[in-house]
Amino acid sequence: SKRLKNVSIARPFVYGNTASPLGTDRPASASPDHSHSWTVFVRGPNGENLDYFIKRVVFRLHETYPNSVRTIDQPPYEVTETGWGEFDINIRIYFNAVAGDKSITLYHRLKLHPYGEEANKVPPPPVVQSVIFDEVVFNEPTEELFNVLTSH
Ligand code: SLL
Repeated sequence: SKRLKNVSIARPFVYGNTASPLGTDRPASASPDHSHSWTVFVRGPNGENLDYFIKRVVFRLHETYPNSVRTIDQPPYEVTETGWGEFDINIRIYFNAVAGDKSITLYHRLKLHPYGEEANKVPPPPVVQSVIFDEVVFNEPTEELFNVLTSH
């Protein structure tokens, strides 16, 4: 459909991870050297469903993980795992056909340990997180995309 000239429309989202030290109730899947449970995610800033413009999110984990490329085709767009180390996660967000089947790539450094001020707190926080607020900007959207985005 027709493109809307001089129009930009943005949609906010957040991405990042939470992590907690493994206690005595370890998942059976956690090998003995794993120290933390973590979840990496893409979601609405207030937990809104983003599937009206997101088709798929692909999380590329460190190669030490089995099936290190994790493809998530419906919300929640997240991966929960256990492990011992911090590493860069490549996050690719694919948009729906109405948004032109485009994709964007983000990088997130998995955070397991408190840093800085946080690290000096006794006891350490039960959950650490590293979360980025971002937005995707659609320039000169089609009328159809504009209508989809503004009706949510
Ligand atoms: C580091 N460069 O040395 C990083 C590598 C690797 C993280 C971190 C275990 C995965 C598994 C895991 O936590 N890998 O056992 O499946 O810190």
